[in-house]
Amino acid sequence: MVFIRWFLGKCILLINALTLPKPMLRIKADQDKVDKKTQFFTLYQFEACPFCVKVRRFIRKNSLKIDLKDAKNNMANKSELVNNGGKHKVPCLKIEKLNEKTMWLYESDAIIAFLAKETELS
Ligand SMILES: N[C@@H](CCC(=O)N[C@@H](CS)C(=O)NCC(=O)O)C(=O)O
Repeated sequence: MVFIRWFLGKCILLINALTLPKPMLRIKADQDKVDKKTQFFTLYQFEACPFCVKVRRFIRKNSLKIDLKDAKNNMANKSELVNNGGKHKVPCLKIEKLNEKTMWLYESDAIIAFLAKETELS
């Protein structure tokens, strides 16, 4: 079972590496605006988790700058996630905003929907 999980994880990483989406290009002023919106976002994730790969691909495709934290091997990151987010489940987006309570958003689809809305430039 451990081997099958390890093998599937490697397959996911290989397929991901071979099919990486091309990052979108924005004019500098727009990229600066987007960077400002994401500057206090952090994604807690596992390298080979398919749901995390899905979110990381969205981040890459949309040229978002978001810190990634490994919550599998790094015990400090894992504790931060469990103690503040409430569960050891990834992906989880930590959302810090000025003068607002920090939010911990679980579920890959919810994270992608949130990031799409948050970084939309009108
Ligand atoms: N429906 C969730 C599924 C997330 C999920 O199952 N994540 C797994 C890793 S792939 C997890 O965190 N498992 C907990 C653990 O391994 O401790 C999503 O789309 O984000």
